[in-house]
Amino acid sequence: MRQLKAVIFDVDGTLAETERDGHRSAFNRAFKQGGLDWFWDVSLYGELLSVTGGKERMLYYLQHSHHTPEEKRRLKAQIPDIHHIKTAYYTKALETGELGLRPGVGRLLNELRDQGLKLAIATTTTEANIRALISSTLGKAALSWFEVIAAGDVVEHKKPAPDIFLLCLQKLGLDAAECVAIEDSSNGLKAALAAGLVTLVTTSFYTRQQDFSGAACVVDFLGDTSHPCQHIAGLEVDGQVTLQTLKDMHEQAYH
Ligand code: XBP
Ligand code: MG
Repeated sequence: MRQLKAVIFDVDGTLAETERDGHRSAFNRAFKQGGLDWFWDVSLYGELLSVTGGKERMLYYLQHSHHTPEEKRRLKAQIPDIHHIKTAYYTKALETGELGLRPGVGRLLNELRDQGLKLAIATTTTEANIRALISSTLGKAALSWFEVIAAGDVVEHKKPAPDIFLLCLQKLGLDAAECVAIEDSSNGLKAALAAGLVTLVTTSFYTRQQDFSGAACVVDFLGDTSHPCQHIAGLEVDGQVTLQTLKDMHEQAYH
């Protein structure tokens, strides 16, 4: 059996609850600054999350909007600029410490590092956003904990396509059978499974009701002694996801 050598983390919804009060708020601020009368409330944003990637999400919304064909053409050309403004608002908000890591994330990252596992990131979001999140929560030095950060537009097809995970594996120089993935959404799970990765899901604010068929284990978050996690499906977990949980998951898949 192949040994477990690396753990590949999603970012949004997995490392931190970034969507509702981070990305969504930044989009709305950017729309206002760009002179758009768009506002994505909490529930609408939940629906729009089925489209992964901020620019792709804006394009989808524009295509289904009340704007005239002429306005749609003009606004489509503005999407990259407005998204740029959104990224600036988002990273600024993180710098002020508005968002923390989910319970157990820091604990598990430290345990994996201590035990010699490689850490990597495979995400749809813009790389600047990850740098801002890691720096503001774990400190700038923690950026070097991640051997690979695969993010955003570096692949043609975003999740649920497997491309970002495949790129991450290629950069790690490892086979899918030597890694596990940690995700929070059905789109992320589909992407990881399509890349051949055994996957653990921590459900998040917007993904709680989604279908996680195929996940090796589903919990509400990674958990720690003061915030034990609840087991939802798959491999049993007693209060917190540890390296041993990931090893058991891996072994069960490849026994
Ligand atoms: C995250 C996303 C991202 C963020 C916005 O998905 O879909 O698009 O919402 O980030 P996942 P950008 O957690 O599955 O990777 O605006 O930088 O695209
Ligand atoms: Mg996610």
